[in-house]
Amino acid sequence: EHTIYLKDYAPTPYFIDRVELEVEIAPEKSVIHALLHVVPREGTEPGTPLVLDGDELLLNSVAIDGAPLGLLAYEVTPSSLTINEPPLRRFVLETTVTIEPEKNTRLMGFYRSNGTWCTQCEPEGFRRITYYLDRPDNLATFNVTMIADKALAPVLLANGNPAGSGELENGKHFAVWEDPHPKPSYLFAMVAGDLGAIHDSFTTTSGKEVALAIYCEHGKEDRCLYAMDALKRSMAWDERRFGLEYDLDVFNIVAVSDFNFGAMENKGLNIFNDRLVFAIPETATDADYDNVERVIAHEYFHNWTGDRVTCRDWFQLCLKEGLTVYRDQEFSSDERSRPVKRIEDVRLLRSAQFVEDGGPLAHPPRPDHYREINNFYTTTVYEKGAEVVRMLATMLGREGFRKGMDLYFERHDGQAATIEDFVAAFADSAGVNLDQFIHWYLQAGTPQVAISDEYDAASQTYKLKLTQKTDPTPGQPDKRAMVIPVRFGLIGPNGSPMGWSKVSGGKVEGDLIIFETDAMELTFEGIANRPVPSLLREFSAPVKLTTSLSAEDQLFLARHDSDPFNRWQALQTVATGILLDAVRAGGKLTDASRVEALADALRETIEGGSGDDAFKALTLSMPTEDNIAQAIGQNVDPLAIHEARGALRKAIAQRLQDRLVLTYNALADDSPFSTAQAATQRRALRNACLTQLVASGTDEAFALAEAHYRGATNMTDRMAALSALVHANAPMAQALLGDFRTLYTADPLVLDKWLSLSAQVPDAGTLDRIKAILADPTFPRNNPNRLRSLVGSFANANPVQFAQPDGSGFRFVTEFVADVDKRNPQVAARVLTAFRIWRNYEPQRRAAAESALRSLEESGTLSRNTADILGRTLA
Ligand code: HT7
Ligand code: ZN
Repeated sequence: EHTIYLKDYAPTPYFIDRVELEVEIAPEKSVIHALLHVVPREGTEPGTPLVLDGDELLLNSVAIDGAPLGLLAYEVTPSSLTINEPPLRRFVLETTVTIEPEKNTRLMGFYRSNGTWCTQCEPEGFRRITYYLDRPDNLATFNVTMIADKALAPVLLANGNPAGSGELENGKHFAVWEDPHPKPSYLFAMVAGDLGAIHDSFTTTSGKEVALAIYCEHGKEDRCLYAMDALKRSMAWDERRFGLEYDLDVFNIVAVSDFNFGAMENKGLNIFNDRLVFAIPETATDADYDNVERVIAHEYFHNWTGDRVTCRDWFQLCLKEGLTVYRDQEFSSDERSRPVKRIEDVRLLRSAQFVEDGGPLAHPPRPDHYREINNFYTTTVYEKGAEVVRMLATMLGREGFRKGMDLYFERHDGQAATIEDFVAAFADSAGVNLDQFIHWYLQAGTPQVAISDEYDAASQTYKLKLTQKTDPTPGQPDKRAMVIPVRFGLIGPNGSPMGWSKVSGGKVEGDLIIFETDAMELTFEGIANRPVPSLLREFSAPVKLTTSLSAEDQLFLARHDSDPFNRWQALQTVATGILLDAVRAGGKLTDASRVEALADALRETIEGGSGDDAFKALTLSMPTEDNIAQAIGQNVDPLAIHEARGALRKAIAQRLQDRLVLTYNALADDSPFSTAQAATQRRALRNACLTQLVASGTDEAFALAEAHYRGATNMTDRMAALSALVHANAPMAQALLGDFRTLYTADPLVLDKWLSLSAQVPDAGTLDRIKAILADPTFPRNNPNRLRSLVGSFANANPVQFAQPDGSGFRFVTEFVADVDKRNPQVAARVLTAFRIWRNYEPQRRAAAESALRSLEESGTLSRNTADILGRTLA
């Protein structure tokens, strides 16, 4: 089927610079009347047709400059409207179409969620509202008049600033919105409905007062207060850190309950999945609060990186997404604990992006072809894209990076730009050559870096030998060397940093090695004792690092490294080594003394002073089953991994029991709930101790967790206890899940927590329980959050049950995908990506997965989204 290539990019022969829409919203059918101000581009030949995109539109009329077009003057297909011979001068194309938002189950374009009409246009949804040049390089100003029944939709919102409103006949009313900033159609938005709101304001550095509002379902207004606080902090941060101010009179956010993604950065009117807006202690965990803050910031930051400077074409998606993720990561790091944020981000990168990059769906942050752009909103574009920006910032320093950003905005404000434009701004502002660096955007796969060392006491020299290699990925058999910034330090025997008199053999700038060849050997002179190297501090590049360090050296780093990331990493590395041996031994621990040494180091970390409570909590969480599977690579047996991990956690819990109980008790806190850093970190460590204790599998630990669950006064504590018991498959887990279900029947977002946990029970009965939930006629079959919580969690977070050797888990998921695909292809395609690891399983599971995938292939017509993922997964 049709593939789109970056090399084929060409500007359109005509462009649209002004759009006037009149939208009559009514149940069943809405009518869109559009005036498009069209201009032929210089050089366009007479008679060149104007081709507009359209999808599921019913065309009622078409005219040019007020004169209706005869039937032969235009052509309509299911995906386009072509004006055969438009005038070769500026003209106004007028169309009227009818659409049916109530029937729009794809949640792309104009649809109805819970009674509220709303839009989602990125990437290609605007063509489902009206005929248009629906591509990001066409920038136009928009004026929108919305008309609706006042009782059904008292709130009428669109992009930009309010420009009039009033009453009409028959109980109707209207509102006019004018957006002065030229924008591509994917940033268009409209909302109409009966909504509650909270209001606030923000004064920018230059004194402009901005009216802020968050709209939501009536009765949930109090749940939006934290999001509002996060919004104001985001606005202030972007001014402080990047000198970027907001540029409209109003900024509106709307929370809706049916949404395919997290949120959307429409100019001046961000639309959110309500799970990323609502946060009160009774229903949201601390992790939920963090996510609300992060995504509110992310969408707000898009106002400059995405809206003011947008993408020329969808291949450049990471221009706005990678950069904006980097910006939201920095915001969270500045607002909270930087090391903890870095560890969390790297954990996500490894468990999602590295897996994608090592499998059939691997692609560069800037792909050069696609069949379905919706399938490229990936962790590679987002998270690896952010890592690439982070490496630029690492190499240029904070000031150098800021200069590059300033130049980028100076050059491209109001434009649709490319990755090359972005990188050129940094090369030019810093006067450096980034020709090799840009390959991070163009090459897929995770570089494997190996570093070994050698100390020579006689000459007091120390050598570091580095090699890099990237495995082939689909369509890219041969890889080139990347520019890898390796932040490092040498640590002397007493634990303090060591300097050197001279270094030769490669580029070393301060504490940064710039490793840009296949191999390199650095020689440090003036080294009086054998140092232990701390490598890739702060995880300064998205690579897989292996070193020649012994477990002893790693434990030394865990105690002495000044870099918190590497202290955490050292403990993870030791744990991974133990786990790999245990998997090889069929799930049993083989080296008791190494386990004891690890447990003792963990004890010191928890007892010792360095690192906050959230950092300590992170050190207690062992590598995930997915992490271990990745380290094994081929012939993976998820059950052996599950058992090995369980055995290690149990051994650690037994050895640390006294310490865990002491810390758990010492951190009890009966002061009122607070989102202040100290309070959330305290909960994190206390709950990590509890989770670790539950891993011991003793009745006392189970009873302690049950009491913790029952006595909890907030969702963080309640979920922590329940989740620990569920994952340990404790005897009372099912009863407590039932209790949780009845406690929160009325709250859909808490129902999601129940669905997700129920799907993660590591027990053979889980699949039947999930089937029963899905078969319940009251289950909301079309809501993406519910579906992802149940089936997404099963496929991605229950590795043993998903990968049952008899194939039952695989078949359940592929049958689900075939069914959902008929209504919402985006949700179906995303769930299907859980199979990206299928070739890594041992032979029996591999065959079972392939057979499920083949049946899906034969099951009938699949959407382009699902067919694309399936085709690449099986290729
Ligand atoms: N830029 C937004 C992407 C998005 C999206 C993509 C596909 C389908 C639905 C969608 N909703 C939002 C989200 C962001 O990165 O901010
Ligand atoms: Zn984004």
